[in-house]
Amino acid sequence: MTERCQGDTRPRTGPRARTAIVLAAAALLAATSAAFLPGTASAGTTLGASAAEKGRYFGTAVAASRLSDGNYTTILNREFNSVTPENEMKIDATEPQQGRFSYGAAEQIVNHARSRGMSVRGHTLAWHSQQPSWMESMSGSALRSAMLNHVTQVATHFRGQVVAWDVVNEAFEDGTSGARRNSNLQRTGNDWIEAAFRAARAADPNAKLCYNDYNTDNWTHAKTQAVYNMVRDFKARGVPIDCVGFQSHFNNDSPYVSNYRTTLSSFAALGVDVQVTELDIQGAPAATYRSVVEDCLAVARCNGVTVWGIRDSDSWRASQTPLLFNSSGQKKAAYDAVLAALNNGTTPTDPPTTPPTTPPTTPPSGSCTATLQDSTRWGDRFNSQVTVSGASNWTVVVAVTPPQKVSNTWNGTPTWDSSGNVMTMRSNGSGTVFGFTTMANGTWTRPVVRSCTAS
Ligand code: 9MR
Repeated sequence: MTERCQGDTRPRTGPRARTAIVLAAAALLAATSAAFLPGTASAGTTLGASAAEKGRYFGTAVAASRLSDGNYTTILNREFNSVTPENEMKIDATEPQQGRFSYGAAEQIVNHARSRGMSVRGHTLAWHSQQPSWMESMSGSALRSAMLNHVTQVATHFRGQVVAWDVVNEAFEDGTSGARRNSNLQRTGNDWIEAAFRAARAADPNAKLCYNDYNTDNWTHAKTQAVYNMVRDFKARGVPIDCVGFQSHFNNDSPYVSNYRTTLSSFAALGVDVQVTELDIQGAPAATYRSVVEDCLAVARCNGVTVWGIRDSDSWRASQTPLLFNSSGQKKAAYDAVLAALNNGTTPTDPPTTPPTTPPTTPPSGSCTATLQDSTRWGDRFNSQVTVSGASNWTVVVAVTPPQKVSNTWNGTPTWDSSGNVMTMRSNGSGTVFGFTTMANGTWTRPVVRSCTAS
């Protein structure tokens, strides 16, 4: 079934001016040089923290216009550790007139997310849809240049703030042809996709670069196979692609299928990460939501799941009530199923990595004792768990070794020194165990507990 973006009559979100809140958030970001500011959600009880314990993220699409809705932001801040701007980074939003860029609404979301420890998926740099009118009417080499300039400018602007970009979105035809979609971008030449990826890599070498599409979930479909063949070709020829996004808008015409896991694992076997990028399911059946999450957790290179909105009323398909929260913001059965899947999820089997190079540490003195233990390890990161005894209200200082970075924490409230390498974790009430994920960045030294203080 074909997505009908054109048929969606809800107003698009336009660029907005920065607010005082944004400036405050930016100042907070500037004051801490940490690449990540981990959130404070509790593992086992929220989607983001439970996903983090499995080395994944759980994200949502966010509309800047809804950030003033307290019910919306309460759920966003409590449950999610990744966001994707729903419309604010699209071409019509960021370059409404040629050469005049507009980032206000996108920055509002980026600052909201990053100041709360959530990562940002960028969506999207090159797409046949939601082009500004000046681009819609272009063709040939002029369009190719304009598209590449757009990719370069936007990816450069958000360099270091966006962990993954949907560089190209929805470039393949539906149906059985397996052909590229006939768009103005496609008519500039079949190499437009790889040209976009190369421009994005040059602009932001550290962002993961994804191809993103819908109706690519069923492994047997021609469109899925066509995207697979493109990714395989890109990997063979050294085109810089790191990940593939599966939108996964499931409904009665385009249902979830049991070979979804095969699709995810087959793409991952090409040497790319896979991500579920826009999940919604007509009627929000709990069992189907659970299956999608279990499928992601079963594939080591499936980094995370993003749902396309928070409450049913936030959805582009609101009448299908496809999301995890009802329009009042209450958790639906599908929410419980997703949380259970995240908490029961198996640990993926990644290639073994070098073990930490220092023994476990317990600080010799202090008014309480904090003992750090290794837990799950992946190819690029590892989790640690710290158990505190001797105090119920405690403050524990932990240091990681540069260039390591802590990317997520749970069951405590962290603050950071100016280097971003020393974390001061304070208890959330009476819990005695907290945890965190460390991005190794090539260094596998075990983090060190420096002190434990009763407070
Ligand atoms: O959710 C988005 C909606 O608000 C817009 O009106 C629509 C128009 O393009 O785009 C929606 O998001 C789409 C996403 O960017 C790409 N995949 C399909 C999504 C649903 O249409």
